[in-house]
Amino acid sequence: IVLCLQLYAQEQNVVQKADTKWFPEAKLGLFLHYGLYAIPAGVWKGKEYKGVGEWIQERAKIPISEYEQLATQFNPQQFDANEWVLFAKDCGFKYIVITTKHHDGFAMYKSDVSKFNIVDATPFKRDIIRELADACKKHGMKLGFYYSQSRDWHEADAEGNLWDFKGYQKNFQKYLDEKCKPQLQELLTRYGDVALIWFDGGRKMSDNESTQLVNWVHKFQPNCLTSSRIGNGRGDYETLSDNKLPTTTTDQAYEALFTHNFRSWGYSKTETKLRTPQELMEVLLNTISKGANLLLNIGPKPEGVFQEESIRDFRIIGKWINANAEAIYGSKGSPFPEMPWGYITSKPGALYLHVTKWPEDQKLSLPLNGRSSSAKFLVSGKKIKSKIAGENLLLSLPAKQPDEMCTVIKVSY
Ligand code: H79
Repeated sequence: IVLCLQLYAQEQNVVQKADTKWFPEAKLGLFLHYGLYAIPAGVWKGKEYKGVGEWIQERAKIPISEYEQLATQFNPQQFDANEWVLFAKDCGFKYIVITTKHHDGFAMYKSDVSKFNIVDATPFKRDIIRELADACKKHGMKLGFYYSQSRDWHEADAEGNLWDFKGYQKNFQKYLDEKCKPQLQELLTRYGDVALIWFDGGRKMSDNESTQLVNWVHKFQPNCLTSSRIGNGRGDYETLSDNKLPTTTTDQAYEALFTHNFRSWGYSKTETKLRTPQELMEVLLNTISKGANLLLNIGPKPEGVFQEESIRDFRIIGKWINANAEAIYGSKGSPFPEMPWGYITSKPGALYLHVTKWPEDQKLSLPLNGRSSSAKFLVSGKKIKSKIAGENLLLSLPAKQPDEMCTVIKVSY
């Protein structure tokens, strides 16, 4: 019966959906953009290409033969999968999404489909995805794979690269059949459970192409989520535009993505300005107060380590996240419009007030319809004086904010 239903679904162009339950509860994912582009890091032949470092091949119109030479220099001797995963875990991330193949077409794992991969083309010869998958399994971390499904500057038939293949008549389905689908199959059959496939933008795909790929993923792993950038309203969860906050609140699986340095996803020497821990906090709280997840990005360095500043700043917010975990994981968004003093998350019978701007008058009011309730500081458990004033619950706060980054008040009703 199951087989018949599956065949029927494929016939009808119906997309088989995955079970998304874990995803909206996870709240925080670590995005890792790692690839050959970490070596030039935004600088090619002495010229700076500011912004997206992982786009250097396209922006400098580097011929494939020249770009391939980067592989001979790729040797991240300091890479340690356990260290990466434990860092993510310490900082409160519940899933990791890593680039298995970005737009440059280079596979960060051992692929039998294309020799342009980390094992066959670099002196490093190790399968980073294998090592990460093993470490994630060991430490109870979910692992998802970014895979650029349409842009692949290494292939004539894929989207992009009009400098090597000028005037060439592309056969996109040939690329799908000969590289994209076989590589997805490798990723979905050789590395254990895959939490999600993070499809990215590029070619405007046909409905048939999107459906084909989503069903292809679910054929190997029915519970592997797919991101909405596959197009045509397909995909198991909605991922927003790069570096954009959610504008609406939803209970649906929904994800915002931000990079630490504002503009580049891959490691970049030109993008030195970083979001401060306070700014990262605002992005996180704003996102989860809308019910969405935050996928926060680091571009590891060519040697196989994260930038020191990212380690420092992520540890700062991670410490806060761990102390306030109850207000984050498994929470839903705010039932109210935006508040001047900060953000709200909710659980059944409780509201969590994330106060980032301590009210000068030490008063905080909440439109609770006169419902009786009690308030306390989440971390210390200390009670907060409150009274009902008409429709509102009125809290009297102490003069000094207990946690200057953000203080969480739990209101139970
Ligand atoms: O992987 C990261 C980006 O490389 C990828 N998505 C995130 C997660 C991405 N793919 N496409 N885009 C982002 C948007 C494309 C922007 C472009 Fe441009 C504007 C392409 C050409 C003009 C930026 C500016 C890149 C080159 C110039």
